[in-house]
Order: sequence, then structure tokens, then C-alpha cells
Amino acid sequence: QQLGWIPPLDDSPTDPIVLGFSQLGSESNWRNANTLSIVDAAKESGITLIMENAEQSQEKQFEAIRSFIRKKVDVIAIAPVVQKGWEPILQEVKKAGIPVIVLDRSVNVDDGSLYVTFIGSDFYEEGVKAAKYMLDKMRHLPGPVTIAELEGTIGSTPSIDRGRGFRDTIKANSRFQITQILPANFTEVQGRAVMKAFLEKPREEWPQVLYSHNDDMALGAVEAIEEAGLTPGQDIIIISIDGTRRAVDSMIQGKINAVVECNPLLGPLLMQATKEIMTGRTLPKRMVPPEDIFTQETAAVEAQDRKY
Ligand code: GYE
Repeated sequence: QQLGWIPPLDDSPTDPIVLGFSQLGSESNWRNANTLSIVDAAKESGITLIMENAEQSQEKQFEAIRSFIRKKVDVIAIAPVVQKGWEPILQEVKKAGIPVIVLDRSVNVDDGSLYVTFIGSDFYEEGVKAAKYMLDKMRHLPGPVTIAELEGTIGSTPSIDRGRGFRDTIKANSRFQITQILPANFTEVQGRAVMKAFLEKPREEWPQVLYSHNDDMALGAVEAIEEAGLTPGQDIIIISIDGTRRAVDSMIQGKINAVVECNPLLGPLLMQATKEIMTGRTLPKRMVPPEDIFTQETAAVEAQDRKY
């Protein structure tokens, strides 16, 4: 007698999805919140996460990605430290037949088939928001306004686009001049050192405004400004980007004037996208989380439910 085919039970265990994630580093509080969000979301959604920290080295990202290929992971996610130089490694991944999600920062590639989707903020818009706040804040002040700019990692999408968005917004008004500009790699230590160097110039060259590409550098700069005997937030107007708890607290103390939000909590979206790719769904090429701007007026309310 022939036995019939027994269908598998609906809840029979299937292999968990394996996601290889190349995180670019741990340079800032934003980054740490981003990493944590991804670890938590992976656990919650039952995805096996293999994560490598590249310590801001693109070369290390390549190594991590090659190790993911060898391990035959199902999906590879990359938070790229800089925009350029990704084409060859992404070709390798494509050859291995592994879909790629670009997360947080973007990649400059001609061949759009090299990744499925890019999940990350609109950094240009963040720069525009920072500039608009400044134009409004300084509108009653007569005469020229001098600005110092602390850039992030050279060649990274947020640094390039936050710079462009800001500049494009102020360029019609010649009263506003960026007089000093240097990169500080998105870290607090370097932000402090660069601000110190800005203030070592003769007094008449000190800026009236500091535009910092992230909170960590702004917080470092606040210390340097205080050490120089100035009052941050008053003698120098400070605008930064991210919206970390420490920056919002500093805003409550009056030391930072405005913070443009950049949301690091991308974990749930990344896991959802990973699952959708595995079930064969088509994803939009670009996914942007909604973001706001916080000022000293709204800081206290914001501080109550800051998650990072
Ligand atoms: O603003 C900064 C971090 O890529 C958006 O990187 C991210 C930036 C973030 O180091 O704090």
C-alpha cells in the first residue's frame, strides 16, 4: 500500500534569514544608536545578523563583504563610509547572487542594478533646514555674519550633502559668509580640536555662527568655546545635526541653538526590507525616514521621549 504525501505543517521551522551587515564604524552617538537599533530589530524579527564594524575604513568594509559572500548570507546590508569606490565590490556581490541593501549613507554607482534599495535620510534637506534656521535667527542682526563649518568625514554622503544644502540656501544672501571650514570626522574629540584651532585665530576672525555636521562635533566644539572663555549659544550661535539626547540636553542648557533631526533608528525598516526581498517583493529604490528640527523652545518637550 502506498503512503500518501504528507504536507508539511504550516508552522514547520524554516531556516532563519541570514543578514550580513557592514557597519562603517562607531564614531558617534548616532552610530551607536543605529547599531543598537539594527541588533534589536534583528532579534525581534528572528533574522540572524552577522555584523562587522569597519572602524571608518572602506578597505575593512570590503573585507567584511567578502566574508559575507564566503558565508553565503542571504542578504548584505552596507552602511558605506564614503560614496566612491563601490562598483567593483558590488559587482562581486552581484556575481554571487546576493541582494544588497544600502543603508544610511549612499554609494556613487552608475549601475543601479548593484543594489536593491537605499534606506537613509535626505542629508541635503537637513543642510537646508539648518541654513533656514540660521537665516531666520540672524535676520535682525545688521552687517555681515561669519560662519565656521565643521565638516564630517571627507567624501561621505552626509558631509557632502549637508554642506551643499546649507551653502545653496545661504548663497543668495551675501551677508552670510563661511569664513572657516575644516573636517572633524564626525567625532567629539576632533570637533573640539578643530574648534580650538578656529579660536586660536585673532579675535576679529572668530565666527558668529558654528554649523556642525553632527552633534558629537558640536558637543566637542562647545567645550572648546567654553575653554576660550566664550558662552556657547550666545557668543557663538550653534546649529548641529542628529538630535541625540546629549545635544538636546545641551540645547536645554542654552549651549546649542538648534538641532536638525537625523533618525538613526533604521533597524525595523532594514529587517522589513530584508524579509520583503526574501519573499520576492519589489521595493522602492529609495526609502527616507521623516525628520524634524528642534530648537531651544521645543527642546524640553523633545527630551522627554528621545530614544537615542
Ligand atoms: O549624522 C553622524 C554619524 O551617516 C547620518 O554619521 C550618519 C552620520 C551622522 O557619524 O553622527
